[in-house]
Amino acid sequence: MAFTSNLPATDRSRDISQPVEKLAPEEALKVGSDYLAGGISDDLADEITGAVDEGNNKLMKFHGIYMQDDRDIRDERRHQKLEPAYTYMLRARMPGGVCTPEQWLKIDELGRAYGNDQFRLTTRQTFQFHYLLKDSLRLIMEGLRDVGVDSKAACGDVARTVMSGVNPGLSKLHKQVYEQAQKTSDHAIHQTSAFEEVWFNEKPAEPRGENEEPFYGKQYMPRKFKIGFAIPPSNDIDIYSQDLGFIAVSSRGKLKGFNVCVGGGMGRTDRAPETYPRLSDVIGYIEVDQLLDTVDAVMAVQRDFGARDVRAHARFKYTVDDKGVDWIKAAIEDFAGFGLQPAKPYEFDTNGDLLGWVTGDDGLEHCTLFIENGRIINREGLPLLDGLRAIARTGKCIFRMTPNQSVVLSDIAPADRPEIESLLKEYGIGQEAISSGLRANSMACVALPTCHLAMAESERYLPELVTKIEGQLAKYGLMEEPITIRMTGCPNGCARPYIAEIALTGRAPGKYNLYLGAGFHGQRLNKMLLENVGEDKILETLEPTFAAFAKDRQPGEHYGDFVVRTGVVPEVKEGRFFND
Ligand code: SRM
Ligand code: SF4
Repeated sequence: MAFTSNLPATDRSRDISQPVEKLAPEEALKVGSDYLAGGISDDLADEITGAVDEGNNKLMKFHGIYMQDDRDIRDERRHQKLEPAYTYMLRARMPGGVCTPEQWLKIDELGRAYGNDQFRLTTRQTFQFHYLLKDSLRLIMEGLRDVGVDSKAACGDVARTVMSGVNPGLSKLHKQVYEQAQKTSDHAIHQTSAFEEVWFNEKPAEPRGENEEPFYGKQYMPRKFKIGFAIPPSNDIDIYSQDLGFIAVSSRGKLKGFNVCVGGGMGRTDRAPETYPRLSDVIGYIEVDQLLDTVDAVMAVQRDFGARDVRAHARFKYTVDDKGVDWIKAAIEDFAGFGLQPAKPYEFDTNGDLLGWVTGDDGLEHCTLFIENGRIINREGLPLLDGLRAIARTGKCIFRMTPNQSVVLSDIAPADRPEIESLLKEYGIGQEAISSGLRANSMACVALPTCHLAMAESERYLPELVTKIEGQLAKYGLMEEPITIRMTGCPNGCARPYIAEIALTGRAPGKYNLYLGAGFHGQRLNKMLLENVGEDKILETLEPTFAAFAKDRQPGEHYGDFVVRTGVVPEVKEGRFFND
């Protein structure tokens, strides 16, 4: 299909030509923000309120910060006629989830000082602080800067933290791919000097002008844009959920290029069938040296053709469906100035983490720990915060945050392994925490009490529900069986629920939609079975599926495939979600 663009492919500084009044209000906000500075500094200086105004709150997302309020005490505060208990979430940018022990110690220190003695690992391989007060934000930014970490591009309408297959022990390609992910992150990040001005009071030498954002212009992307790199056979980063995904292709241990996937995304809204999760399409293959041009080209297509009038339609997945995959591919090739080659064969076998120790080809040791739902905190019997700090203090491993909210202690010299093992034992961290294959493959988003979009519990409830489901699995001899289960407090999909074999998305307190039947390695979306149901109904529905699975499964068959094959989930087509 011919690509017809009214834009010169080389003009990357152009602003979108439509008048901003016709666009979503966020577009005018971005244009009028002086490249994201807005009035954030004034709001930070205002001591009368713990809040910032709505526009500045939206702009602060581009700086990695969200204003929140503690929902557990929202009603009580309202009754007392007090303003909500405003706090802030700050998310850092950590391409590929790689964190040195020095950085870990700083994160630990800041979490103890300002973040309620905790921090949270996320589904995109980075960490967040919650419960921050407005007057601590600059201190945190400074603390992070001391160890070379920032929160640019962790949120907002830009290319977000770039993900990369996590475990160096699993593939010779890991280091090579990670380097490309890091390069991509540095390349795609926005440039504005507003970040340094707002947080470090560093005035730019020149007033911000037309060249401040050579790629993004004043309007940045229409919406968030997510990029990830997968290293087969592990699909730990859930490649098909990324706006732009790269699947590593190699020959004799050397990275040759990438299959390119476009148009993935999870978010949907209940009762809005025009919103839906979508798995990306593999559109071709590129050589390694074509990577950054391809990133530019794909992002330029979305920048210039993504919807800017209706925000709920602004993700790349909708542009891909509106224009058609062939048109999108031709547009990418036109911007890039080269054609994509046919995709190369590849195979995935899981989207989970391989827990426990592995030895890499280079003889280094790597240990993946299961961190239930990513919360790093001291709990009775499991002092995770203290234990991981003790390990970081040895300086003898790198911390790598996994796409499943866990952590790999990596690059450990064989002689240092006993010391790390003994610390894990001393603090009770490790495999003992994992009671079943279901728990090992479970993931829940943050939800209550900090997420203002949550309609139901998630992180605080999934562990308890898993224990109840384990009661059923034990009955049918399925405790060891790896089954993916993911829960979110709303349909936005932050734990990528629509590619879990069992998924629950929150509708109201104690009420969830139940989905079954996704592919074990994230290759097929699941299907909604029940809407707005409580725990009893969920357990009652699941039990017979486990009984049948134990009895009638084929050799090696995964639970998700079984429920589709046997008709528990009728009409699930390969790679498509068509519930609504
Ligand atoms: Fe998310 C919004 C938490 C990964 C789709 N997400 C939010 C906000 C910021 C709520 C808000 O807008 O006020 C949540 C903050 C809660 C809190 O208190 O911390 C939030 N999202 C998270 C995290 C922390 C979940 C977790 O438990 O780990 C993840 C942080 C990742 C990171 O480090 O960057 C997180 N969010 C995701 C993912 C998974 C992924 O990217 O691999 C998705 C689905 C993929 C996708 O984008 O399609 C995701 N989050 C959303 C959406 C729906 C977007 C859409 O296209 O409709 C929203 C709502 C929005 O943007 O308007 C959202
Ligand atoms: Fe919040 Fe919904 Fe994301 Fe969970 S899925 S963190 S409830 S936005």
